[in-house]
Amino acid sequence: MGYRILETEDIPAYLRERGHWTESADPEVREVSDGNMNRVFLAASVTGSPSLAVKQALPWVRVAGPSWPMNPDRADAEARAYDQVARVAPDKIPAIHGYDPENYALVMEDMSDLEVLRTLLNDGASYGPDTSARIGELVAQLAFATSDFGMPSAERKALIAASVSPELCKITEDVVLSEPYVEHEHNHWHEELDDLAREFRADTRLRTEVADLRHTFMTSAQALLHGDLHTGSVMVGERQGAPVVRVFDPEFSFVGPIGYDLGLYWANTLVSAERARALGRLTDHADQLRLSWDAFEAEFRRLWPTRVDTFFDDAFLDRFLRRVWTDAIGYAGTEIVRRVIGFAHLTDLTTLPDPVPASRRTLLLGRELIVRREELTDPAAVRAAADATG
Ligand code: SR1
Ligand code: MG
Repeated sequence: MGYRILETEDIPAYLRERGHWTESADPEVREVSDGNMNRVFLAASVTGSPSLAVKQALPWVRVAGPSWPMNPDRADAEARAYDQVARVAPDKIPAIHGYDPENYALVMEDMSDLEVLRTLLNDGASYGPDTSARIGELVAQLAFATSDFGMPSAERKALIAASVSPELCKITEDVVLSEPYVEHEHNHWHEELDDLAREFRADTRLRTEVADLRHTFMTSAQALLHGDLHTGSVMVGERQGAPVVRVFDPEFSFVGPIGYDLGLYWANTLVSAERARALGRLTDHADQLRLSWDAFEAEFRRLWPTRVDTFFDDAFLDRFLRRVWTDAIGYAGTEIVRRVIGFAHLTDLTTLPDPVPASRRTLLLGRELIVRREELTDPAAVRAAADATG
């Protein structure tokens, strides 16, 4: 790959070249890479002007190294997604200062005054009243604007074509939507979960339901998605006394089923609830699915009268939202399962003193959500399923 892989010491000159740094003193730079895929640097001013974050896509999966090559043009997908979200929900993403497509690098607002939601929750915090509602609203705003309800048909076809992201979609089709249900070298799990991992691989009903969700993921071009909306892709905090929620890392973005974004978020809230339950500090965790769904539905319905194609009538809206709900429940199940027996596990569970009981409960809930998604028709039913699991 003929591009420049940035190291910590390159960042001051890089920011100057790109016109992002004009102070005479160089910034202090540190690498804060945390996710599975990319590198992130923070450049802090010694004189107090705003700091910047530089995120660069490597030509491989960061945590795996060169043995797992990955096209860095995923950064293009991320830049495109930020562009779309900025049109409808600029207050819910970081400010983007520029994208350098030659080096697959984004320069954006430094959000280190905020905290990653997963980190806060793992440390014992509650969600608070706003976070999940803002997430539900964001999903509705992005989904509506980039669906056939928010965009004329021809413009939508162009968006779908521009947003095709085969390699990143393939990661999801593999690590989320198939590998955990077959033997695969990526899979791993706690040895005391051997029986469940084996059971899941042998469960033909489960396999067919996951195949159904996988096919929907591959074919249902409903709207532009974030594509990886877990609690590690959300930062929260307070600025000027007001709560702030920022969603970041939309590199898995593509035009797909809206329920995938909701389902990913829900799965992560449900896992956070299992962690809190295991530690005896369950507070508002189990409410988050309802809060985000209610906000999603309310915002989608609020936008509905502005739809560009009124052949889609109100009765269709009810049917459409019902399908989004059911898909989301199924995808929540697949996200849970892959986070326990697939490639990328969650610190919510792995850092528990004894991860086994909560992991078992979580896995069983994941299966329930997948196979019973048509029966679980509202948040109360999901909550009852979560309480009954184990
Ligand atoms: C190889 S990537 C594994 C996971 O990391 C990303 O954050 C996505 O969740 C992906 O599925
Ligand atoms: Mg990420």
